[in-house]
Amino acid sequence: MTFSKAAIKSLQTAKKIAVLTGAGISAESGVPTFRDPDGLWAKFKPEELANFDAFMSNPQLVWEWYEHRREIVRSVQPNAGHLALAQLEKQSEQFTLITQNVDGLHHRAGSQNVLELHGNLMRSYCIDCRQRQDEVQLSKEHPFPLCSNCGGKVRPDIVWFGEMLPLGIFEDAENAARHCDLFLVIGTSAVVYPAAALPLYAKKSGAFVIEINAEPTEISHLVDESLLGLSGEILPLLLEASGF
Ligand code: BV8
Ligand code: ZN
Repeated sequence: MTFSKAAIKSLQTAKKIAVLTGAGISAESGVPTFRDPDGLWAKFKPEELANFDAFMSNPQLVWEWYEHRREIVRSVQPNAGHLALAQLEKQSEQFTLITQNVDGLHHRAGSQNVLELHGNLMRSYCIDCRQRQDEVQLSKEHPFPLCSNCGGKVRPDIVWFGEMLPLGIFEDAENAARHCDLFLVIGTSAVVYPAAALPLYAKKSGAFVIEINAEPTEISHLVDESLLGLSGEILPLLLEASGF
């Protein structure tokens, strides 16, 4: 795969790099995406599983779905795309990794400055006292977890549709997007807001924006460079071509 001089130059000269990732970067690790033909939304209805009302009306079903996804994530490893971003961070002056993913694979790959916009599958909290309750054990007797502090219902620490993103996290992400000179957007269909606005903020603030995705997306028309293919293959090649 060859890269344009402009893309290579942007990697070589960038002082501040911001990256937005979506489910596509974890696909090669074996984590299902959402909107691909074999993705989660092809098998499950988000309105039945990924929102607060669904949780309150059937916490057992919602927990079974999230436990299924937790088991997948426990069984997989970060892939070459995650590792390439961790390497890039080590060799960059200022680097912010903004992820929509909830699988924790960027942390496991060694990335340090990670902003999790939509939460994390391995974290949970009580809806009444809001205390963290990460040791969730599901069993026949306890089909969904109750808070050890107050007995309230415990939910996954995931941002559902219609819910605010974690306080301060999106503000930090927006700040990074508006002040970077290189913005990479990787493995996202760019349809979920406010995350999908970040590449536009970067572009409007003068950053060079490179998209790496298996197929064209809603934002392909606005980026400076759209690299079509698998992030686990393209990212290591792009870093190598740029001398990292
Ligand atoms: C909020 C949780 C504000 C479940 C998720 C109308 C218009 C615009 C916006 C809205 C609207 N109506 C409502 C909204 C807001 C809504 C929204 O954006 N809806 C969209 C869908 C229309 N957003 C919200 O509700 C957000 N909250 O706005 O609150 C507010 C204000 C006031 C008061 C209250 C609230 C909350 C967002 C919800 C985030 N949670 N799901 C769960 O995860 O369990 S969204 C879900 O989609 C995931 O979290 C995921 O992170 C997100 C984005 O998906 P992607 O990561 O992009 O994955 P996808 O499968 O779509 O794409 C993968 C891509 O990778 C594909 O393009 C594929 O080609 C590519 N790919 C595949 N393999 C590879 C690859 N690329 C490279 N290499 C590969 N190997
Ligand atoms: Zn509680």
